[in-house]
Amino acid sequence: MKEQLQQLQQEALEKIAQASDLKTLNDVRVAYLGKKGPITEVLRGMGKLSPEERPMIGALANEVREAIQSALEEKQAKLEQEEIEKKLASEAIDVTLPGRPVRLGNHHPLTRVIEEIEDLFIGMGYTIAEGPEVEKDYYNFEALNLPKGHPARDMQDSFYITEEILLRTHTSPVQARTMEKHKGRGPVKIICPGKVYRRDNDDATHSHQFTQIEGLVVDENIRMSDLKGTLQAFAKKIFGEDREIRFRPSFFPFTEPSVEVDVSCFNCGGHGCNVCKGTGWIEILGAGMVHPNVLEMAGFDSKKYTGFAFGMGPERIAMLKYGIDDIRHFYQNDLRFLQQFNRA
Ligand code: FA5
Repeated sequence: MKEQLQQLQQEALEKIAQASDLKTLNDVRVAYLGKKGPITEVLRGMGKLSPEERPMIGALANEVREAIQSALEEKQAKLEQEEIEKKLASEAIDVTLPGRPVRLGNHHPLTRVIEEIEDLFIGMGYTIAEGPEVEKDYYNFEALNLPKGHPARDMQDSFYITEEILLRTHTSPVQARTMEKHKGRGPVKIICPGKVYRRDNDDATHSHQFTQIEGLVVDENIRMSDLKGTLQAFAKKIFGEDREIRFRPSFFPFTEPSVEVDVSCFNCGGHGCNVCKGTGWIEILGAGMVHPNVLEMAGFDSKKYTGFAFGMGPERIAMLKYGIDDIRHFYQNDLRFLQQFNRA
């Protein structure tokens, strides 16, 4: 029995030494120290021993058990440590590696100019109004004093969808819609940015789809001088003191009197070139005092209320601001063009 115990110890210690993972080690524990294990088996057979042999074998069995137990514990600690080290090695992060650059997007130059103009007018107490791009003939023309068959409709060659519905040719229908909502009560003070569509031939300064920003103020005692002061403040803020501005008498069916505002050409400084078609000026804005018929059609008493309105093309303004010589650059999404406007 003594040899049997010693044999068991040796066998167990060998298996413990060979175990390369925690599961195998646990199997060894169960096999040797479990209730059905060989040591328990040996102890069960002690009844057959003589009274002199019994304490000696009992003590030896305990020694064997303890030896196996402590070898198991030692090996378990070693395997656990190895596992932690393996995990740490596999999860190691090299904090000295260079980071991957984050590619930042940027505002499109047109968006930037639109936001700059919006900020300027919001600062003067205007709110932003929007309207549909697919518009009723009524709001695009009729409510703006342009009844069907009016020759001035030809000024804005239109994309019709049905006889009554078209792609809006300007942002002025938002004026008509906003005034209607006010139900004859002022003040109204809005700007309306948005896309517009015309059957214009694309060239350096014309596009069939472009952007406009409309402005409208309606209240008691609004005068032409208010319009002039507002447009002058706008021109100074956007173009600086250097650039020249010209007011020309003009005609729009929805304003009376009407004016057109030109800015001296950025490309030639006003001498005449292909960008300004030899005139030295680029038209940026149409404006005027809201026609009494337009006020009345929207439900305002034109004896009590007056107003001014203006409509500008932000593409032309962005071209002046950034010295862009062709409007088509805005729509082609050429990164070489767009990246020139990246902020530092
Ligand atoms: C109008 O559209 C009027 N609704 C503006 C207005 C509003 C006048 C309120 C009075 C009161 P006009 O057709 O001139 O006006 O266009 C206004 C601006 O849009 C022009 O000054 C120009 O800067 C821009 N624009 C016109 N056609 C084009 C085009 N094809 N491509 C790019 N910009 C254009």
